[in-house]
Amino acid sequence: MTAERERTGAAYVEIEGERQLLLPTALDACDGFEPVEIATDMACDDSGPIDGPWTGLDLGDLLTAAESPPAATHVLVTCRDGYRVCLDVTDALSAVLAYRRDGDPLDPDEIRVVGPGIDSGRSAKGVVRIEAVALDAGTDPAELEALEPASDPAVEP
Ligand SMILES: Nc1nc2c(c(=O)[nH]1)N[C@H]1C(S)=C(S)[C@@H](COP(=O)(O)O)O[C@H]1N2
Ligand SMILES: [Mo]
Repeated sequence: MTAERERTGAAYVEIEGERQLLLPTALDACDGFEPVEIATDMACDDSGPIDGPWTGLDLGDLLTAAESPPAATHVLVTCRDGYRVCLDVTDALSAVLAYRRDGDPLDPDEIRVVGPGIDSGRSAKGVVRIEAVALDAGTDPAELEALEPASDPAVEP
């Protein structure tokens, strides 16, 4: 499993920018970032409530540290299974990259983006890459999303 995770890049979370960050999925060990605790109010129509509370790293802090484009309008989050969400930058900046749920560590496939503006279906799990983008007015952010997991879990995101 470890070898597979390394091959697929899932042992790290990449935060893209002028100074790309490569965070080990043992996010507790990320020096220089203060853990943040948040509660959420998420529920899925199919599977019911998704409760925290969550402990994570402030996504705005991570994007700033990575020197991501200041004019970004959206933040693309890509997952190990090929799932991809496109968040409004305002929602992304108030979100956290969660590595604990109710105090318990999440494994790399469960590290997820949670925040007050993020609905259950966009709470991306198994995050491998986060990239701020500047979309022009003619681009529909939903077109950049992949809200079905890829059939081949080893696919490169
Ligand atoms: N990578 C990935 N993230 C995902 C999904 C997925 O299929 N793949 N499903 C989404 C949906 S539709 C829901 S409701 C929640 C489910 O979260 P849970 O497994 O904690 O209940 O995860 C979201 N994040
Ligand atoms: Mo869902």
